[in-house]
Amino acid sequence: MRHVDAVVVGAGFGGLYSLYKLRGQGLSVQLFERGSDVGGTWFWNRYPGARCDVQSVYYSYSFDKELEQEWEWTEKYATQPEILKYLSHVADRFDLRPNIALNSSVVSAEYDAGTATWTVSTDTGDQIRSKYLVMATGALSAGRLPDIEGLDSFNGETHHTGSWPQGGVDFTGKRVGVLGTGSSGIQAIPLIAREAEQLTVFQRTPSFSLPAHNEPLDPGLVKQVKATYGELREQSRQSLGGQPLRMPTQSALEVPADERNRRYEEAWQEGGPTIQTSYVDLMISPEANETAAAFVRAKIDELVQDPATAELLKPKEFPLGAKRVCVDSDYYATFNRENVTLKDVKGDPIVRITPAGVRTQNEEIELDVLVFATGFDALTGSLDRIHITGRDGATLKDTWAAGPRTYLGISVTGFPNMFIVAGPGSPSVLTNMVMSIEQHVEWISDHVEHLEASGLVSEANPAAQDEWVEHVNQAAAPTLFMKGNSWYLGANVPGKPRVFMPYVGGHGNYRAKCDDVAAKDYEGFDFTPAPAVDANRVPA
Ligand code: NA7
Repeated sequence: MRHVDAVVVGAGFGGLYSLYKLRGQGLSVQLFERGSDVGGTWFWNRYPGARCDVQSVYYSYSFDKELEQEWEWTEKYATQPEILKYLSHVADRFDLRPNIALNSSVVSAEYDAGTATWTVSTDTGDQIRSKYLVMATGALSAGRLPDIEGLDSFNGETHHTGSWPQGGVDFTGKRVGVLGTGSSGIQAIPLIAREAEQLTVFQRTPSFSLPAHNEPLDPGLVKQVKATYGELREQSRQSLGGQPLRMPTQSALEVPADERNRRYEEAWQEGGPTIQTSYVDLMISPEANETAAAFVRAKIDELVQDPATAELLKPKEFPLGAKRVCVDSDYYATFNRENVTLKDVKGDPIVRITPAGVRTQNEEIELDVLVFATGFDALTGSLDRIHITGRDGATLKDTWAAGPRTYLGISVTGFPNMFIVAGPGSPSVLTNMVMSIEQHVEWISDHVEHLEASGLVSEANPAAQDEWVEHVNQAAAPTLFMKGNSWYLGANVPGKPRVFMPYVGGHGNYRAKCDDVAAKDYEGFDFTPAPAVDANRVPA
C-alpha cells in the first residue's frame, strides 16, 4: 500500500488550496476527486444561469498576490464557466495536477490507532495510507432527488442541477418542467424559459429573490480593486461575511418608513444580496425583518403582471434570510412570458411522476424534460456518503446521528488528525466561502506544521467540542435563521436532525477565536505521541 503524509478529498476551492499548502510545507500529498476534472461545486453545477452571488473580485483566492493581479474577471458576478476556468488555471499555475487523481471517489477512510494512520480507499480500487486526512468535500455537494413516487418511470430526460451534463441540455422545442425554486431553480428558470417551447415551474415554497443587476466589470473599478487588494482582503478577514461590505449600525425600526424604503430601494438597484445588510437587526427582530420582506413582496407585485401569479410567488411563511436569499437575473419577469406557467404544488400536490410527466392531485402535466432543482443534503451529506471510521471503530455518520458535532467546525472527537474544511460548526456557507476556506486551510496547515514539529497526533477534546457546539447553538438560537425550514437546519432532508449547522458568529470573530486557540498551544485539542514514521512512506 502506498503511504503519503496527507490525503485530501475534493478538488474544489478547499481541496486545491489544501494540496498547495500542505505540499508547500514539504509533505507528500494525494488528492482524490470524484469528478473528471477539478472545480468541485463549480464542476458539477453547470446548469444554465449558474453564477456566484459574491462579487467575483472577492470570490477568489487571496493567497497569491500575482494570481490576484493577473486573473481577469469579466463580470460583477462570475458565471460557472468562468469560475471553473479560474480553478483550472489555479491547478495548472501551481502545478497541482500531478498530485490529483480524478474520477476517484473516496468510499472509505479508516483510522488505525496502532499506527496513527488513515487508510483511504477509492471506488477505483486505490488504497493509500496517510497521517493526515483533509476532508474538502464541499458543503453543497450531495445532491438530493425528491422522494416522489414513480421517479424512474418518466420517459423523458431528467437532470439534477447539481450534476448537470458536461455537454449541456438542449431545451429547444421541448416541454420542460423545473421542480424547485431555491437558488438553483431561480437561476436556471429564466434561461430555460428562453429556449423551451413550454416551461412549467413546480413551486412548493416561494423564495425571496433579489436582482443581481449583473454587468460587465468596469475596468476602472478592477484597477482600483487591484491597487487596494491588500486592504480589501484585510477588511474581509475582519468582517462578518468575509467581504469588504459596509456594515450597518442602525435598527430598521429606528428610521421612518420612507427613509427605510429609500435604503432598500438603493440596495435593490445596486443588486446582489445587500438588502440583508441594510440594518443591524434584520436577522434578530421579526418586525425589522418584515419591513424588508414587505419591500420585496411589493417588488414582486410590480414585476409580475398577473396578480394571482404574483401572490403565489410571494414568500410569506418565513423571514427574509431565514432560508438563503436568492440572487437572480429576470426571475420574476420570466413569469410574464406566454410560455411559462407557475404550478403551485403546495395547493395541488404532486402525486407521482408518470411516464408522460408529472401528475398532481388535479391534473397531469406532460413533459419532455424534467429538471430537479431540489437541492442538497447540505454540510454533512458529502461526509456521510463516505464510510469514515474513527479511533474507536464508530463511523462519523453514526457519531453524528443526532446532528454534526465538531470543535471549531474543523476537528471531531474520535477522529484524530482528520480535518474538515468549512465544516458544520464554522461560518462557511453564511460567508464568502473562498475567504472562509482560505482561513481554514491556513489554520489546518499551521496545525499540521505543529504536529510535524512535535511528533504528535491531535484530536478535539470532548469537553472543548461540547462547549463549541453549545456556543454555535446559542449563537443561532435568538436569530431568525431558526424560523425557516432551510438546508442550514437540515430541514430539507426528511429524517435529518434539525440542528443549525453553520456558525452565525461572523467570519472575523471566528477567525480571532481560531487564532486564539492556536496561540494557546491549540487549546481544546488532546495530543498523543505519534508512532515512529513508517519507512515505506513516499518522500515529499
Ligand atoms: P434549495 O435551496 O434547497 O432549493 C430546493 C428547492 O426544491 C426548494 O424550492 C424546495 O422546496 C424544492 N423541493 C425539494 N423537494 C421537493 C419536492 N419533493 N416537491 C417539491 N419541491 C421540492 O436548493 P438549491 O440547489 O436551489 O440551492 C442550494 C444552495 O446552493 C443555495 O442556497 C446556494 O447557496 C447554492 P421547499 O422549499 O422544500 O418547499
